[in-house]
Amino acid sequence: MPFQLLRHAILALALGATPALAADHEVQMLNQGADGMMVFEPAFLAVQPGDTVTFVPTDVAHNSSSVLSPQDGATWKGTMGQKVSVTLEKEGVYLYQCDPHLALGMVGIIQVGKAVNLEAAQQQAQTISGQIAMNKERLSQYLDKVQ
Ligand SMILES: [Cu+2]
Repeated sequence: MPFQLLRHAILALALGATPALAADHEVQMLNQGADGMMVFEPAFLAVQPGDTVTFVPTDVAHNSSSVLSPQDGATWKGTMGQKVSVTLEKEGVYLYQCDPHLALGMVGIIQVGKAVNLEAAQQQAQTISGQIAMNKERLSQYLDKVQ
């Protein structure tokens, strides 16, 4: 390989993920999942900056709506029963909920790269857990998976 090309290749590697390498992830919105009723699956997801997450309404009457994002991170508010995709460029912890089923503990967490805003996420989780009547333990279980 000519030196110039090699240099480009090394530079491309050093710059990290290019759009071609970004991954797509899917989270299902379910009436019944492995963790019980009214649940995201997987409800905890660790991804890399630049990855895209698509929320799929496997059952109707769910949405995905962001609750907390890191500073300058993406926010989203999916329409009921519709697929919604979000590309997450900023590192940190993202909390989201299903608007009609928050009280049933239908919440989820995405960790993008490093958990730079973990403390803020823990505080926000405490705040919204006051609105959760059932499956309250899910939120803290998901938060425990953040590394
Ligand atoms: Cu729901």
